[in-house]
Amino acid sequence: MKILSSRRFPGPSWDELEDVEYYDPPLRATREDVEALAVVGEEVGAATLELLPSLRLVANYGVGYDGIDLAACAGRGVAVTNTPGVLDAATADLALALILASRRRVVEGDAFVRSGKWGTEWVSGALLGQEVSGATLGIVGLGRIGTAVARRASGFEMRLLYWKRTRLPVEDEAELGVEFRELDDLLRESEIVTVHVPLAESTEKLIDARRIGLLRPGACFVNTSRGAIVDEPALVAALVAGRIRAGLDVFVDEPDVPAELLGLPNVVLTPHVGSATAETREAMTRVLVDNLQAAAAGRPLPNPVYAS
Ligand code: 8YV
Repeated sequence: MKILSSRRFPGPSWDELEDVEYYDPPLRATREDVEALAVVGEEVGAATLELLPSLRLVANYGVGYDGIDLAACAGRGVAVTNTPGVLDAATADLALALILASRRRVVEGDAFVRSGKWGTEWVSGALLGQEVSGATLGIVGLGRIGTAVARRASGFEMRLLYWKRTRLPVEDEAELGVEFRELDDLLRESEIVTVHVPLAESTEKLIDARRIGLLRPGACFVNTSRGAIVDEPALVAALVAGRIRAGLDVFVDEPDVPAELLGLPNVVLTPHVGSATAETREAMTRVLVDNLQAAAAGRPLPNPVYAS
């Protein structure tokens, strides 16, 4: 099976594939021979599919597949797979890192030490932060990653609220120690909000300007999912006004970050690194390769995704 890949993926399992050719997206010329496409974040729509008449599989490196037009793929009988599960821990860890960094002003503290401004033996007003332990955390989306965040946050004795399209059975809520809230109520009640929903038509700007307005003054907003889930200009305005704090790993138009954010002390910025540990990235390659090998052998795909 001829595989066209936008890059070499990390880890030894990638070398198990026999017939890989690399390309520089976007694809411009017709390739009659290509049966599988391996991508990471690249857009795959009707125009790309048109150039690949023999395509059977689009294998996405990542759990989120919002760049792939699932309906166009389905219309041509092209399967789509992703790499769920293996990146839950790393992404949840980063959400906690952003919560801690933002509430405890870690990045500002680092800059303070480096600047040589640490003039007295103890720091008072300027770098006082907000508690993480015991705070109320609102988790928007309680799938695999949201659940991994809840388990970590209970170690900080946080009060855990969640919103999900379909509420969990009460026994699962009790086991995880989470309380359901409607989304607006969660935003009003939480001191920290962390977002873990996939980007789809139904979740684009889920956190719109009105909902950003519901956040408590001083609340901390963390996003490690997709930038487009939030009304980014409204979020930027709330940060510029100093009304809230944030930890942001994702943006609407990556790698462009709204310029207003760059000088703000109340936002911690990371470059979409939720899954970026050596171990997790290798594990993602393993899952990607498993799906490509299954397609090559005509076996059922381990991680198919479908249009909802
Ligand atoms: C990145 C992610 O896509 O899995 C996802 O949906 O956002 C990340 O894992 C991937 O790591 C490539 O940057």
